[in-house]
Amino acid sequence: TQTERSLVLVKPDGYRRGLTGEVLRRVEAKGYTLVALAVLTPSREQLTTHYAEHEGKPFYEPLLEFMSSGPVTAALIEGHGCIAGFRSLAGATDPTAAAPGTIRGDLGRDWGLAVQQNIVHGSDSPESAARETAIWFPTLG
Ligand code: DAT
Ligand code: MG
Repeated sequence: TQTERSLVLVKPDGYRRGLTGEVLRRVEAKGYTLVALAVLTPSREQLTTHYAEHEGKPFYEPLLEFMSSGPVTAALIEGHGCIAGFRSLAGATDPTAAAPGTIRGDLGRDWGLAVQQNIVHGSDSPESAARETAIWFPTLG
């Protein structure tokens, strides 16, 4: 298989809870390489581009509001199969359903809010990874 890159975000809930190190620890323990790291509060423009596929869904506005509520850690990671591999580390979107052993399963829960605050984002395809890299690391995209 070819080496590939995935765009990972530690979302504002994960950042606020001090889980950036724990997420990056799991990425490195898995054997993936950190290519780039940044801490930033996302702009509305970054978020509307990043989440374009979800526009119009009931959780879309709450999602944008949550994602702009504070800093995130953006990480570009690299390794064979790291796109599917990171999503496997992250676990299911719903932290209640996410399996123990995964980031969302071990560290996430339902907070009774309109949007899943599920600690991390990971690209879902090589196309998404390229598109998202340009959003979060414009000099590398
Ligand atoms: P993932 O982050 O697992 O790729 P996604 O791309 O389908 O999931 O959705 C993006 C984010 O939107 C997700 O991390 C949390 C939120 N979300 C998705 N589906 C939701 C739902 N049914 N209710 C509330 N929030 C949701
Ligand atoms: Mg997604």
